[in-house]
Order: sequence, then C-alpha cells, then structure tokens
Amino acid sequence: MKKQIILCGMCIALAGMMGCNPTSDSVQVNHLQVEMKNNPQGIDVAHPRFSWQIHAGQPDLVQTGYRIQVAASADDLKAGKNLLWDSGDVKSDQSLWIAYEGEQLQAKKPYFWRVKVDTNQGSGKWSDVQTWGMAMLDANDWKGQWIGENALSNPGEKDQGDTRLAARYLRKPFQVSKEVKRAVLYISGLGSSESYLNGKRISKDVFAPMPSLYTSRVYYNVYDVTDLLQQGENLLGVVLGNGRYFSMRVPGMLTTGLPSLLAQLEVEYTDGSMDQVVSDTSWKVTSQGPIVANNEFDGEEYDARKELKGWNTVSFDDSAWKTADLMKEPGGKLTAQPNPNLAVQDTVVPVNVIARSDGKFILDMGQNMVGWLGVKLKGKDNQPITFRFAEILNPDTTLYVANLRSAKVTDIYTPAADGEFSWHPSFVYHGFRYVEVSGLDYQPSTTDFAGYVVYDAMSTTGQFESSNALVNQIHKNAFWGIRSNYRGMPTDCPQRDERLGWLGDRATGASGEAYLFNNALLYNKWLQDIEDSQNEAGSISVVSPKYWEIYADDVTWPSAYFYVADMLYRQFGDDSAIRKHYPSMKRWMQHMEEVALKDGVIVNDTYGDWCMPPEEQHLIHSQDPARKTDGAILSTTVYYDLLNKMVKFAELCGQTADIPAYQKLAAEMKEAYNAKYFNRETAQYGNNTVTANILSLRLGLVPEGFEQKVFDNIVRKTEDDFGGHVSTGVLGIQHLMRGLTEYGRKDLALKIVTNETYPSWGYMINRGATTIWELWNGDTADPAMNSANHVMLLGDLLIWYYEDLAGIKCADDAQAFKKIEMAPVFPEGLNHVKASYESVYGKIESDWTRDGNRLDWRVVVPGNTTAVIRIPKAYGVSVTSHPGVHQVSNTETELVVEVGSGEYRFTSK
Ligand code: RAM
Repeated sequence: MKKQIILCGMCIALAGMMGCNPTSDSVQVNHLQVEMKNNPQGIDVAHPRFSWQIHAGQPDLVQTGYRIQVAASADDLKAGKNLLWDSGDVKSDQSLWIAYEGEQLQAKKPYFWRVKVDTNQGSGKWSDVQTWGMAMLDANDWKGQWIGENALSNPGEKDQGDTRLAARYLRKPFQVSKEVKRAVLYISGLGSSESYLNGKRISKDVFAPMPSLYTSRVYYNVYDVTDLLQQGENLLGVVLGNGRYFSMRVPGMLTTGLPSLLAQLEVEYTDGSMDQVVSDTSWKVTSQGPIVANNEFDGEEYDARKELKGWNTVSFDDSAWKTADLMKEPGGKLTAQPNPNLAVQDTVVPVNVIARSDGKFILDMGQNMVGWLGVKLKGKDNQPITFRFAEILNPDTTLYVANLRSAKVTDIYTPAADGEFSWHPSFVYHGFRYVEVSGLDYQPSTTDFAGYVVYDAMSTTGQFESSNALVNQIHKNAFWGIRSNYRGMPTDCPQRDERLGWLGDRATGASGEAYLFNNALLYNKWLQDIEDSQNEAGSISVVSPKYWEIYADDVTWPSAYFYVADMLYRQFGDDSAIRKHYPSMKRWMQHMEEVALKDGVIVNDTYGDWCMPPEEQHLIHSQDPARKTDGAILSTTVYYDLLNKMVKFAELCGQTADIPAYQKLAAEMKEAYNAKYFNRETAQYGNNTVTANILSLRLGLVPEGFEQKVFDNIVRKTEDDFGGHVSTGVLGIQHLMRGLTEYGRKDLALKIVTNETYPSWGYMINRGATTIWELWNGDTADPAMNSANHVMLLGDLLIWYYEDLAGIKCADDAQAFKKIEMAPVFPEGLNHVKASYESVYGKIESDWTRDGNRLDWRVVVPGNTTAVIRIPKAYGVSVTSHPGVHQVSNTETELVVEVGSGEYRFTSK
C-alpha cells in the first residue's frame, strides 16, 4: 500500500509518493467507454460519445486537454492514417460524453478509437486501442423475416387465461468456405431467447432481448461471433421462450404474439466478399423439445425425455422438424438494444434443507433472491421432481404462497432415466427464499443446489458500512431488493402475478439505487419504454412498458419520467435522456394542465401516499382520514416541482421560449396552493400529515418565513403521534430522511432508521426480511398485496446513506461528481461510516471514525474532479497548505477544505 505521510502532528496526511516528479508515465487513462459500454457492438447513434477516467500517482490531477482518433481499422489507427476523425488537441477538462464528430459512420461497421490526454502532471500516452461496432441503421438493412411456429400444437397449450406454451427450437445450417474476417449476428428472439453457434452459447446473456412495448419498439442484440465459426458446415440454433411477448395472463396483460425470431448473421470474408444467413422459411422449427412449458408467473416444465440431443450442432437430423412458419411482424421499430441483457450475476449457497414428514424437502437459500434454482440431483426415470418457490415459510414449514396470488411459481423436471442430472430453467425466474422439492426419494444436501442470481448485467458501484449493524443490514436488504427487481425494466416485485414497471416506485428510488448499481443504461432504456407507452393525448401509462395500460392521469407516478431523466444527468452526466424526452415531457405537462388543473392546483390523484403505515395491522391501506394526505396536495406539490424541472430542462435543451410559461404557472400554482391548503396560523398543510408538510417544504412551496414552523409540525407529528416512527407512504418517504436532516433533526432521521418497532425497516428485518417489504405491516396485512421484495419504501434512504452519512454527494452546481460535496452530518450514535462510490470519474471514498470529539476521516477524490470537504469545527482539525489542497477557509461552524484529486486524511489534533 501507499505510504502515508502525516503532516503537522496529525493535521492532514496525504497518501502518495511525495517528492517524485510527475512523469507522463504516471498519467493513466482507463475505463474507456463508448456510450458507457466497454467495446460495445450494436451502437445505433450517429455521434457515439466517448468517456474515460484518468489516474496518476500524484494528487490534484486535472485533465487540460485530449485528443481522440478514430479509424476503420486498428492498424490504421495505430499508424495514425486514414483517420475518420482526429479531434486534434482540444484544450478541455471534459473526459465524459464527448461526441464523435468525424466522417459519417456506416451501418454494421466496426470502428477503432484511442485517446491521449494532457494533464497538469504531463501528458499520457495513447490509450490502448478500443473498438465499437455500429448497428443496423436502417430498416432496409434487415433481410431476415420473422419466423417461428405459428400454432398451439402441443397438448394443454393455451393463449388465454393462464397461458401455456412450449419453447420453440429453431435451427439453420450454413456453409463457411473461405477465411472469415468478421462475423456478426443481429438477433431478436421474442419474447426471450438463447442462441447457439455450433452448439456453443453465443453469450452469457439470458432472457434476451429486453422487454418492450413490441408494437412500438423491438430490441435486437448484436454479437461478434467470429470466433464461434468453423470452416465447412455450421449451425445456428435459437430457442425461443415466451417472455412478455406471449404474455402470462390473457386477458389482463398485453400480449403480442407467439414467439418469433428475426436473425441475420453476416459473415465477412478476408477476400472482401460476404454471406448473409437470415431467418426465413429455410429454417426448421419444432416445439417438441424438452421445455414443454414456460411462463414467467407459473414456472418452467422440462421433460428430459424429450431432449433433442445435439439439436444445435451440425450433425443433428432435423427431418422430423417442420419448416419454420412466417410470423406476423411485431410492428415496433427495430432498435439496437441500448442496455445490457440479464445475466447470472451471483450465486447463493443454500443454508439448510429441511426434511418434512410428507416426504418433501424445504430448501432455505438464507436470502430472498431472484433468479434460478440450479440443481444437481439423482432422479428416477419418468418420476417428475417438482420445485415450488416462495418468499416465506409458514410455522409448520409449508410454503406461504398466499402473497403470490395466481402465480404458480412451480418448475417441474422429468428425468429421462435413473441417475444424476443437472438443470436450471431458462425462460422463467422466481423471487424466493424457500423451495419445496418433491419427487425425490432421498434426502438431498445443500450442496446439491445453487441459487443463480439473475438480473441486468451492471456493476455494483457502492459499498457502505457503519458502526450500526441495523443500518448495515438495511443497506444489505436494499441491495438485494434492488437487484431482485432489475429485469430489463425496473419491476415492482419479482414473485407474484404482477412484475411490472410501475413508475411511482422509482421516482426518487432510482437516484438512491444509482449509488449501489450502475443503472444508467437500464433507466435510460426504461424512459424509452415510458415514452413508447405514452398515448396520443400525452397521457403516461403508470405501468411502462404498458403490459397493464393505466392512463390514470395522476402526477406522482408519471413524475418518475422526469426524475429519472434528471438523475441520469446529475449522477452520470448524461443529458441525452432530457434532450430526447423533452418534447414528450412537455406534451404530458400540457395534457395535465388540460385535464387536471382546477382553480390553480392539480386535482387528479390516484394512489395517494401509497402504503403509508395503516392504523390497524391487518389493513393494506389506511382508512383513517387523519392519516391520509389529500390527493391534490400530492399532485400539486409534485407538479410544481416538475414545472421547475422543466425550466431547467428547457434551458439545457435550448428551449428557452418555453421557460416563461412554466415559471408563470409555477408562481400562480404556489399562490393558489397556499391559499387553499396552507393554514398560516398553525403552519400546517391540509390535515397536517408529515407527507403534506414535507412535500410542501422540500419542493419549495412554503411561503418564506414559515419553513421552520412547517418543519416543527413534521417533527411534532412524527414524535408525538407516531412515537418517532415513519408515518409516510411512498411519497412522503422520498423526502423524509433528507428533509429531517436538512432542517437540523438528523437525530430523528437516525432514530427512524434504527427503529425496530413497527413501522420501520428494522421491524421488517426483525421479522426475517432479507429484502424490503411492500408494506410496513407486510407480516400481518392481507396477502393480496404484501410482496416481501419491493423497493419503493426505501424512499430517499440510500441517498441519505451516501450523501448525508458518508458525505459522497455531487455538488448542486455540478454533474456526475465533477465537483464533490463532502459534508457528512456525523449524527450522534453513529461513530463510524466507511463508504465508497464508483462514480463515472472514478472511485470516491469516505471513511470516518469518531471517538467523542476526536475525528479521523479519510477521503479519496478521483482524478479530474475536485471536492469541497466540510469538517465541523468541534473536531479540532486543522489543515496547512499541502499538495492537492487548493484552499482552506472557515465558516462559523466548519472548516472548509477545497481539494483536487488524491487521498487525504483529516484527524483531530
Ligand atoms: C402495486 C404495485 C406497485 C404500486 C402500485 C400502485 O400493485 O406493486 O408497487 O406502484 O400498486
């Protein structure tokens, strides 16, 4: 590890190699990305954007310039000739989202790029050569046809009710007789597919492609498969599952059609010629394979007796298969999928197997998780083994399935012979902690099973631990809950017959989640789902993609469209979503004005302060008018905030002509709202719920001078009426932790987090929760709506963990942590926090320990960023001039240290 040099008796220490002269060798550029992906295939934007990170051995590293070069071959690039773009030396500290400005990029072609940076510590060398591949840019580039099996041809299959359908297996042999330069597969297997070349999986992706509103948009994936080809005969094989294309419940959910495949393999030879292998009626298909049923709600049935040994290799005899049918086109625009597919991202080892007296076994994964159960068991010929999944176990060790509603969540494997087999499903996933295994005639052990955790391929960006075990456990539950509900869209829950992209659940949550996961590409994609699901009138479906079409015309759920776009800009520096969606956002704002603006306020509201803790434990929703917040308060405060967001967005998009109208409406609305809902005598909004007051306060509607009084009401209500407990549902909670802290009651915020009695996150954990529940009273409420794996009640908790407890926050006047505001609130009762966040500039760390009045705080600031570090004076830290330290100043209460990149340590004298 690096040497630490302690200066002036523990005032400040700087880790690094002090005293060496910077050389250009020490300047490193890495983490090179195109559209935030590493060497991606299938880029379909005309001006892809480049990003990188810079590092050096010395503190205070700033980029002063860059030069990017792009060529059509790696050799040209390295030789610096035939360049399609040479940015030249650009004097700039920009290292994120720099758009390509060279010659027009061609569909399907690969490109190569590199970058060289200048810094205040010297210039770096050219980076390693990076690449990206362009997607099809025109619908006419597609030569394939949609194919599949256009019939329900197996016993029991149905496209109505709880639908049932076998997987489709498709295969196509083709010849390769010349030396291959590059082979690329463009493929969309709806709803879900697994693809093989010569028997090998073409990628680790599962459930590909990602779900969409298929009539508006169909995603396809692009894979470089050069290495999988062989000389002579080759075989491309694809299995199709139902996914969301052939829906689980009909009617009730949107369904589009029978599974269908569009594929185009382009093989480029070294002699310049090319072959295309496209999906058409020369392919063969069967639905007589081993996956006899797959339904995301109900489970997968696998009959090993029907295995098609070697079906995805050249030698298989497909004479019993049918000619592929041409299928009805889904209708949506073919679009290169911008976000990664799902993949197996982690493995859980079960903790226990319980043998029940009825011969069944109960497997305990020790963690509520989402994905597959992988098994290695001994079976008997023709004797099905059944796996049923649940989140909760009844006291008598039977599965608690009431909260799964109609979802059967059952996988069945039928062995073809006596003996050992290994298996996991392909086209279904389950949300479960417990599995009931029946049909075995021996006691299995935990090592016979593995829990494969399946979610969108993305990196984990945040680590958080503190001196409080419950605070840490809540973070862990949140981590599991979030990854459980990333399924190519953010879902509400992973286990019951719902699993939908409900907007309201993510309005603020998405920002907190962004500290734990690099969710930028997923959320960017979801905004497109929301736009695709918007109707002609401008109404937003509060479930998007609209597998349930709900044009409720309320405000609080659609607000996620705006908040998530804003989050992508703030957290990742990506303004493209705001720019792209601005017209649709504007349309919705206008539409709401038309349908819901009455006497200056917005009156429509559907869900209220959803899932606030009810007065009686068996209730799902409170019936007590004193606890419920007036819907118009919810929608008006949030709409008002969106008007302000639109001002900011309009500025960013250069739509400044729109600004005055938004500002005018906002001013009028604030006035009308206060006239109607604010009691100046008591400083209360409406019936004085915490939610009514905190939304008004945090979203800027409180008349000047009344802020503290409104806040006092929030505190009184919380302490006197709720015993220091949370009293909000999913709306109030979005501002609760930050609001309490901002106005000086960080102690109450910490109390709410560390409560163990009802209602609290601690209450859930004490009752065995390993994720976050949908209801504060999820253990006692009606099972009709008590998922044990929702994320919406997290509100702004994770933001509070990282920003207020750890002090890892992007300054208000910056994006993407280019300028970091490090001001932990150091609440009494918490003596240690150690957190890190992998920002787009690099890793930010904050690790503080307090002992009485003594503080020891280590921070790491990544290259090309700066930080403002605020240390309460009470800790007696002083800082002298030091490399990396730009400025030291004092306020009445704080020592303010402005620094460049580097590692610093602040210790009490
Ligand atoms: C429930 C969902 C979701 C919520 C809606 C209003 O069915 O699970 O979490 O947003 O209702």
